[in-house]
Amino acid sequence: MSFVYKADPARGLIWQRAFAERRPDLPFHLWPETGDPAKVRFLCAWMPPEDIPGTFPNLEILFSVGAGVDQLPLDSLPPGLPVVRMIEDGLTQGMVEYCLAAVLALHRDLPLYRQRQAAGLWQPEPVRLARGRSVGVMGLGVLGQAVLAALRPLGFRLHGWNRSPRAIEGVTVHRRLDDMLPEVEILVCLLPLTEATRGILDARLLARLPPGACLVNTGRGGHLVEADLLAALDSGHLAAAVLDVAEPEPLPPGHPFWTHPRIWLTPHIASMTQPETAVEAVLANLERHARGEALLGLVERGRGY
Ligand code: NDP
Ligand code: OXD
Repeated sequence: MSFVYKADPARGLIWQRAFAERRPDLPFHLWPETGDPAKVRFLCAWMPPEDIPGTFPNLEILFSVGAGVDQLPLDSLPPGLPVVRMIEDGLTQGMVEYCLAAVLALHRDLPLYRQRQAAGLWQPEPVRLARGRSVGVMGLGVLGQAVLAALRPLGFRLHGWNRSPRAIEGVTVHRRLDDMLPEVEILVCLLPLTEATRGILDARLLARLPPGACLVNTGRGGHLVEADLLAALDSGHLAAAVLDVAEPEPLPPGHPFWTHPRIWLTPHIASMTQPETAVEAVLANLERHARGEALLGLVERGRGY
């Protein structure tokens, strides 16, 4: 029985060391080295090999190295193969830090002052405090809930929207997205990319936000209709956007987002799976699997996440 890691090789070396320490009984292979393919029971990958049954005929679990699984060909994977997305403390902490930074930057008008600096303008606006500002999160899963929990002590008025009902202390959770949008000055998208959420950040949604609202997209580039964002910014309806994700990635040269004065762009670094904590999470799931218990983060293929 063995484990194969097929993702960023530099971080793979940290996985390899951690496995050697924590599970010396479980041989660990760094792709493209796999040992005897018939012995491979567990694969952790961003993108698995195309022909899984032909490559690893006895695979028992496919772990996604990331929280998102939209990169995986879910429909063409062997039907009975469990797919598990990444839930681990380091990844969550990274997202909390990024979203706090983005929300606070937008709340304190930093994109506006950056523009004024470039224009040589010393021009203050009244200072508003967090208790007078509302933030809404789309997608109240592991990451959305952690971001809300971190924003709460700052005093923001918090809103959330999710597919299934949620009760979160200090957060007004809306069943209908249309009910939340007019209440929200800073909107954070932390949805998975699925058939139901592709293109959800479109003209109709943006128009329902109050004038001067801002957007943070740390979900996936496919959530955003780029032309609709540009139109909303250029009409003045939206004040600014912080975008960590794009479609395609990297964003092509010459794309208007690169130079837009009210778009802050980062190269999909809002968070990253941290090898040390990820290994702990995967090992805990392997123990659950050995005991015949349900795996944490099991993907429901039919819904796409
Ligand atoms: P989870 O699966 O824990 O949470 C997703 C949440 O979205 C769930 O609560 C789910 O609702 C809700 N949801 C799904 N579909 C819909 C829908 N159609 N309408 C309303 N709500 C919906 O995922 P995570 O929180 O771990 O991660 C979220 C996403 O963040 C990832 O899929 C990935 O795209 C992105 N990400 C980005 C990173 C970056 O660096 N930019 C890093 C890591 C993740 P329900 O409770 O009903 O299931
Ligand atoms: C992820 C990501 O899904 O890094 O984990 O985007």
